[in-house]
Amino acid sequence: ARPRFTLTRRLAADHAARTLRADVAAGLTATPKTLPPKWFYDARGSALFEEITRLPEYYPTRAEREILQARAQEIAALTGARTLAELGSGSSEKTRLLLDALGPGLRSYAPLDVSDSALREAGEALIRDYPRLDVAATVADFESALTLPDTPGPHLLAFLGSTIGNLDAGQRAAFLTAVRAALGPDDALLLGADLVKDAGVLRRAYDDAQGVTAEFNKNVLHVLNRELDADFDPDTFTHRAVWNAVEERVEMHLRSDRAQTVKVKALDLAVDFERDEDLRTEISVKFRRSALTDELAAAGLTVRRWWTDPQERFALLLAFV
Ligand code: AVJ
Repeated sequence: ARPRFTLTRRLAADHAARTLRADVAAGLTATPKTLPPKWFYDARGSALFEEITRLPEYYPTRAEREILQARAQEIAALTGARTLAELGSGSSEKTRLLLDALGPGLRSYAPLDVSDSALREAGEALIRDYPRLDVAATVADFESALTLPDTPGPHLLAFLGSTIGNLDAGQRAAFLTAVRAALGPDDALLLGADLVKDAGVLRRAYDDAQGVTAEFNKNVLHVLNRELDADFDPDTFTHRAVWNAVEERVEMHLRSDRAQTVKVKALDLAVDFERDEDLRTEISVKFRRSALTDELAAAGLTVRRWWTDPQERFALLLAFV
């Protein structure tokens, strides 16, 4: 029988290694020091993120699932999608609500994620549970591989979980422009966006009592140690979640508890940290309806539906060209 699950690396095998090296060389020599969040997600990081989504403090996953549960039928009716493409699909757990609602008209599911392990696990489970669905997975990051698969339309492009919050304003504009260029006249974008809310609620969502988010944050140091032969001692860094009220975003930082020099051998780089110096590992932008609608409009996308959970913590929007 024809294989129903395929996994493609869109980019050359050494692309990930090269971009990791370039990102780390640039980020650790910048002021302030930064690292892009996509490097959290090795197998352990992906598993820790799944654990985060079940924490009592981390409301976004549950809030978005509530909206999807309430609206999946409406989304199916409004889009009539025959192909569902998903950027940053992770475990594809919430995707099942869409797959169920789209029903037998849906021919193929095209998840794209940086995590090979997450795509494999999700893809294998999905072909077991959806015997008539083709799953064509791509290992890539959503910024460098934004094309729709060459499968029957209309296409529904889902970008859930407020992963768009990892992008700053300039990156969002470029990303939304690329989305606009990828969509045909009958295609649609389904976007999940976390909303501005009480600072304490936000901070606790990124600094949970069990310390899972702290482990997740420090996991990027383990990734650098393994992939780039670095010698970070994760025990000498403290996880911090900061609400940046000016930019309206949560930032995750790793603060060096002491002055120290870290070697990144594969880059022949020595990185000096002052005591209490922060390394910023993630931004998680929180959105407001009018500003986000304007950002989409500036990229040529019209918001047709805007749904929130009853507590208005999270929004799901459907946009067309
Ligand atoms: C997967 C980027 C949406 O920003 O909330 C969770 C990642 N970081 N806890 C987010 C994350 C810390 C998450 N996104």
